[in-house]
Amino acid sequence: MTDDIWRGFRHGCKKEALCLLKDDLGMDNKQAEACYLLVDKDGGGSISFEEFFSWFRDEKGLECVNDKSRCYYISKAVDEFKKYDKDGNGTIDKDELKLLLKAVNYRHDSDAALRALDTNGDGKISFPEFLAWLNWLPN
Ligand SMILES: [Ca+2]
Ligand SMILES: [Ca+2]
Repeated sequence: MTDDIWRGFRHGCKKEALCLLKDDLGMDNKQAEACYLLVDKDGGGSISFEEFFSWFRDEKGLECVNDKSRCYYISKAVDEFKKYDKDGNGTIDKDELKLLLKAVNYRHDSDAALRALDTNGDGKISFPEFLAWLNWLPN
């Protein structure tokens, strides 16, 4: 990892972050997208240089997309997540969650499900929260 990789990276620019992951780290679209969703922990759709950098330094992040079997599951999870994130804003809100629950034949209270999945309590489900729920979160 060299400083060159970070040149031109501006706060919150998703397109640039994805390009950087693909061009400089040789990831495919799906991997880059999974990375982005993992780094963007609160699902706000923007990540800072610091968030990005600390995630890479931690190395777990890279391991999880480099490992082929994990990568497969994470790609699947990205597909699922995007399927239910109807408005494409990077989080699954309560209405979107209802669709998901319906699809998996969950018949209980959607409020309770939201509370269970929404571990940081912001009322939305981010991709890492979704992964944790699937029990696919790399650790
Ligand atoms: Ca959404
Ligand atoms: Ca949340």
